[in-house]
Amino acid sequence: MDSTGRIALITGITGQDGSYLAELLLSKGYVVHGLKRRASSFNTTRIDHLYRDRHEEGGRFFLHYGDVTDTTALLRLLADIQPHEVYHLAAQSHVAVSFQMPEYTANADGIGTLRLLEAIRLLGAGARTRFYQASTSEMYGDVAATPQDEATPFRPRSPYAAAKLYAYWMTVNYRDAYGIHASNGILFNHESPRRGETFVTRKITRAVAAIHHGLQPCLYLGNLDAVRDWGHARDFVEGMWRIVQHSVADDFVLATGRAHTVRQFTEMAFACIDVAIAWEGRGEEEVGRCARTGRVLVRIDPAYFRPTEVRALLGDASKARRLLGWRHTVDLPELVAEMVAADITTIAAEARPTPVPIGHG
Ligand code: NDP
Ligand code: GDR
Repeated sequence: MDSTGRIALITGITGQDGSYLAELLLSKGYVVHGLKRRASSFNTTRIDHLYRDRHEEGGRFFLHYGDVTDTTALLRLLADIQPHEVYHLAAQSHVAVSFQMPEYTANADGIGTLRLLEAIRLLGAGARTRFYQASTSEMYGDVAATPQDEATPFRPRSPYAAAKLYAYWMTVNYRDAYGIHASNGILFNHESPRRGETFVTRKITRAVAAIHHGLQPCLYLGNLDAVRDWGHARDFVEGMWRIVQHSVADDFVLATGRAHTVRQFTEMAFACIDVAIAWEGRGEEEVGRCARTGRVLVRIDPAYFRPTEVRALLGDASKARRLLGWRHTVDLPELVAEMVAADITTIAAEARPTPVPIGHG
């Protein structure tokens, strides 16, 4: 399909997925508008390479201030832009943080979706504008059976997951009630060198890079036994686009179908700097040592355990494979290697006044 000149609005454009999706849509000829929120410092590092001076001719990338908790700003933006496609990615996306900010998370992640859907309806844009909701595997919570697919019941285990479940059902409801082409992508964890630094994968790859450079003594983690289905964000934004292009609005799981523990991810990341980890002890006393030198490189900090945990997520993306022709292209070892390599470069470049190498005072 020729997408040249089609207009897309991406909320959450400054985030991991928003940045990859903006690149993808621009490469397909779209005019891309992004919603960014006002911050006291720059929050556009992931998309700065896409920005062109507004005075240059032929720009197809535009940023607008707004917030998904601000109804009138959203209404005005949708009325001005008249997008063909809205990719709603903006959210307070950290599960652990949602236990500390449950009300804000409900407002941004739950009601935020309602605000956008209602704006599309109120503006009479339902026939023109397709809507994508960034739903999540977290909605499954602690279901006993894996893999999870579109028919698996939801049982959210965090304020984040409960807010996202509300948004999921509002998306289904606006599709059924008003005929809006509104779809849910139920995405399992996806990562990249652009992943936020407090999600476990990036936290690990940054720590491994810092340890490699002698800038950090050890890495503190929470639940090493959590199981996740980790893919590459670039693959997953391709899936988002395919979901929106599908003739019928529907709900799709995107996942790799492969499960690993946080412990395994940690081992794979250290292996990238030729360190084998030997685990010893149990529970909060467990440590991960360098098998060669015996130095402790991983410790447990109970602060990183959540009040309720989702133990195992593993997705079955057969429906997306069958109807959208989507499948992941990057497996976990490749993803981990890419992330560690990127962090080794980034951390080396980060200004550190007087780094003290480990073991030198
Ligand atoms: P990020 O945390 O990297 O990005 C979130 C984006 O939302 C940022 O651009 C952030 O802006 C923006 N945002 C947060 N709050 C608001 C607000 N009140 N108003 C406007 N913008 C806001 O998330 P990801 O890119 O990883 O994920 C994208 C979406 O997909 C999220 O909705 C997430 O919940 C969901 N999801 C993610 C998965 C994953 O594994 N990555 C899996 C399944 C779903 P700022 O830069 O200013 O903070
Ligand atoms: P998740 O991602 O909660 O799955 O949500 P995160 O990387 O935060 O946690 C994954 C698992 O690792 C365990 N864990 C730790 N997590 C963090 N952040 N820090 C630690 O130190 C640590 N130690 C162990 C967690 O307990 C958890 O089990 C992500 C987000 O992108 C959501 O927005 C998205 O919806 C889901 O993925 C699918």
